[in-house]
Amino acid sequence: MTDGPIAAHVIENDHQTHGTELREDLDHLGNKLARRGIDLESVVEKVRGLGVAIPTWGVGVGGTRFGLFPIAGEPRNVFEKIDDCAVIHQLSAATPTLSPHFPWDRVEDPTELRQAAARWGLAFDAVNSNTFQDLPGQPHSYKFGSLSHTDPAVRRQAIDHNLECIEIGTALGSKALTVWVGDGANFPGQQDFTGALERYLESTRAIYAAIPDDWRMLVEHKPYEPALYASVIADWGTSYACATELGPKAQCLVDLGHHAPATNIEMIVARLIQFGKLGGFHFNDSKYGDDDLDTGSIDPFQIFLVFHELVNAEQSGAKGFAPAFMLDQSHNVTDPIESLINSAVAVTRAYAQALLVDRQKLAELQQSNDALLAANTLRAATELSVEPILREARRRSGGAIDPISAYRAAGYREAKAGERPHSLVGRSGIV
Ligand code: AFD
Ligand code: MN
Ligand code: MN
Repeated sequence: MTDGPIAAHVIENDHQTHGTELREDLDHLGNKLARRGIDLESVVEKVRGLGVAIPTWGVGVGGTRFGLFPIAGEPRNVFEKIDDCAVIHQLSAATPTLSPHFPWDRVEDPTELRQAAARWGLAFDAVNSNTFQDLPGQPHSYKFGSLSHTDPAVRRQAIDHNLECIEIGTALGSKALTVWVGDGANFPGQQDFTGALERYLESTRAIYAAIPDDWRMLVEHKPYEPALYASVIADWGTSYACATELGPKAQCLVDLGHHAPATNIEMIVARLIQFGKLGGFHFNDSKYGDDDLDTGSIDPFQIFLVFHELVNAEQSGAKGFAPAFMLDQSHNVTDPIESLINSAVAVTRAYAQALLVDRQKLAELQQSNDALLAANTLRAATELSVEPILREARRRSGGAIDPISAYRAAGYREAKAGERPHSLVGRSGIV
């Protein structure tokens, strides 16, 4: 049983309530998969091995530029955020790590953070630096950029912040630094494209030099916002070029919301894998832009297609392939804990479906240019419900078979509403 803030009897009840039905469903699915030559047991165990990091800022209610609607019982500081992350892992059994954001999560002694997480069996994934807003007491403003700023003093400040993040991350046991900058321009002519990227590269080289040998530096691109005409690291091409310039410890991070509409994201994933530069993901879903909606809530087929490429890489033993997975979402109308549980489950669902693809048959159909049957073969993996596999994986790891019902039955948020008065912090706004 995973340790966590939810009482053990809530999970025992869940197992008792749903256990018999789950065994029946598993038998049924096991037979169906056996007919396709797939061993259910090995899929369950693979799903159990998948972990996705929770962003500490994701457990607070997000909001949009138009407003923010706080809920009672939101976490008021990073320690309470860690407790909420522990609930997500305890029930989903799929989120054993946290991804912190500095300076939002800054505390005097980072070992306290490490201990608070370890108390619940949680560890730290990539640390995120923040040079996209001005923070109290900061000498130089990022209004006109950070790592690519025209003023060397601003660039130095942004570099130093990233160096500090590496230091904090080392104390936390993290092994990666994710760098996303909002640098760019709002008007044609405002910025010299080449000069800005040269300055960005010069700054990131200084950061890269401090990346420990067993770490990775993840470069995250985003086409627009906050810069609304041109972003310095706008697309995967620029991120790939920069990661290549920097060296083998630098890789690209793909946030599913950071692409122009209609972009073929799964093909970008395949390309980055092919050249050993896929470093990690920020999972979310979107309809129009960087909407940061719950993973799999709008287009579940999209995340399946991404995982199909990931399983291809896993099974072919692609070089340098060890992507970091994180959820990067903003929750405006739901309880963030529920959204993050659902989203973690959505990630495991996509993985389980991708494991069911008949890759040998697909390769033969591709070779013989049978477009229709190739498409049908790939899609077939999504036409069978993998829910029993996901439920069994959670049950075996001590999580809940029906995590949302268990969460509601536990009355966690209601209890926190009493314990956490005046909880108006922990927000990120629209990013
Ligand atoms: C941004 C990016 C990036 C950043 C986050 C901050 O997705 O991951 O750290 O939002 O909330 O849009
Ligand atoms: Mn992101
Ligand atoms: Mn984003």
